[in-house]
Amino acid sequence: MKRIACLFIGTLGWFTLQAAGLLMFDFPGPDPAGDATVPVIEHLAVSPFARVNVGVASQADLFSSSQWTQAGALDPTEYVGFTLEPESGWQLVLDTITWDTSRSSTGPQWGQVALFRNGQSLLTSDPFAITTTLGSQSLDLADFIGDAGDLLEFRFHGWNATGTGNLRLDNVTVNGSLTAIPEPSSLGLMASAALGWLAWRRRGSFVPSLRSASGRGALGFGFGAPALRRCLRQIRLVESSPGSDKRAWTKSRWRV
Ligand SMILES: [Ca+2]
Ligand SMILES: [Ca+2]
Repeated sequence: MKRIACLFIGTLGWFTLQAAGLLMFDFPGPDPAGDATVPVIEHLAVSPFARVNVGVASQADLFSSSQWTQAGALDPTEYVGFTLEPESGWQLVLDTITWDTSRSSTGPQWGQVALFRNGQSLLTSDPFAITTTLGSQSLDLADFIGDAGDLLEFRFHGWNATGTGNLRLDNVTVNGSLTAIPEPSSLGLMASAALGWLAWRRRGSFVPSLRSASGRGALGFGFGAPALRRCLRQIRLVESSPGSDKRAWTKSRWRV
């Protein structure tokens, strides 16, 4: 039975946080605090929702904005939105964004959402009709990646208003994951430690060990979060090894 040494599980693989609902703006309570409420996410800088070239419409529990263009096409200078920026050593993978939207009777009848990275457009949604009843929308973000220092920006546009009425947003949710990226120096240290571990094992020392998920016995450096999760799920404790009593933790043998 082939096995691999599985060292420092928490740091050897890329460590991933917040695999699903990463953050949500729900604009709780009356304004101005409601509009200004920002989700706090560790290792990710999140800006407040901002308005660009549209008006403020105060409404509890929603982010409402007025004075959208009445033209029959999107005006790229009018939008509301927010930015995300991963901290040093972290990477953001974007899965989807979902949001609820509606308008007042004279608000914009059409909307569109766009994603930018460092000012460059990555993708835009199809135009969607906005009605006076709150409805849900979503956009697949195609697993776009933001590295540390990248400014990822979401812009919500509205047009074809029939007056100065409002565009409302709520429950703006980004689904994705934040992943810690080991520094090259850390990888070197971990590689050295793993080689030392294998050398010790070949000399007959008794150590905790894991079999690879594939059973091929390959040393799993840098495996991604899914492989790490599979690895952890498959760990189970088996019976003690007779005579191994040098240290408490060496009394048990680990196998995958
Ligand atoms: Ca509000
Ligand atoms: Ca709300």
